[in-house]
Amino acid sequence: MISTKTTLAGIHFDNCLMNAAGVYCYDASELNQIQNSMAGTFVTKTGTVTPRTGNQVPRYRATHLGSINSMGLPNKGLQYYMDYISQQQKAVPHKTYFQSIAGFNLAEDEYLLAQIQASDFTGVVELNLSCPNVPGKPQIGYDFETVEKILTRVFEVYRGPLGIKLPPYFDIVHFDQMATILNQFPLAFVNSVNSIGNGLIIDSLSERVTIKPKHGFGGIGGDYLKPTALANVHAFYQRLKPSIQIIGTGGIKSGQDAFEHILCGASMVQVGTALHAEGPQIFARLTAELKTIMYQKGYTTLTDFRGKLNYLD
Ligand code: RRO
Repeated sequence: MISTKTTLAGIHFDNCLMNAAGVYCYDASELNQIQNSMAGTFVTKTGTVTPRTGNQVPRYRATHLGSINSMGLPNKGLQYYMDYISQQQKAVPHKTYFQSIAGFNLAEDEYLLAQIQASDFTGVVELNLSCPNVPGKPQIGYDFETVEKILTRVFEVYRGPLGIKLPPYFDIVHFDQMATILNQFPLAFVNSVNSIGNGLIIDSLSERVTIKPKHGFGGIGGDYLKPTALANVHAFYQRLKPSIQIIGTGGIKSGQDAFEHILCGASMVQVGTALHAEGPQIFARLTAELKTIMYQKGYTTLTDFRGKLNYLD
């Protein structure tokens, strides 16, 4: 029997495929669709202290190679997602769910984590350190000192399984420096990567940008992102202590893409741009395609090939 089940933070998931935060997770109607799909679980839209409407539309555009977005963190507020997860924990108790969160400063991070700690939440927290789209707010993941400061405080106040969503890095020294910081903490996982921040996709016919916020600048996902995502997954897989697992996100639209992320070291894989394009039935297709590749290669579990990327020397 070929299986795509996985374990993360000591928790079992029937399938390693799930949505990426921001796609099909804004409200109960979208989350229900992921719940009713082949996805192993769901992550919510990143929840903030209070609800946000986000940036002006149009704020998402797909192309044949991927997507650009400047959503600006539209979300219903942490409490909404906590209530939804609480319901799901009761309705479907054999599954474990991910709550994505982001504060706008350390005090807000502490507040969000205190709310979760005080609730009946039994899931996994994904702290988003990489939103590229809030005007005037730089991506925390590129400020190494602040990352260390935040994680120091996070693990003083929060006891449950928690990981972080990181932006892509593009320099070997940055992989080394970030891994040295992350290895100091009892992180359950690192999710690599968020979108490539502040790209620009233009329409040459109209000579215009394609999304309205920030004069068209936005986070890039899809095919454009996959090689960068694979590099980040593998770089952190090589450098992080074994107790910090990797979630691979970026450019997954086929079973082969998921296979490659796992080969680079991912224990779980998330689908963003392709899920937006194809809808939650994509999880059945991706699972079947991944199983076909595993069958052809004689693999029965993800551990048969996870992280076993070969080099040319
Ligand atoms: O809402 C967004 O604009 C957004 C977020 Br929070 C994020 O983490 N990554 C992204 O591409 N868009």
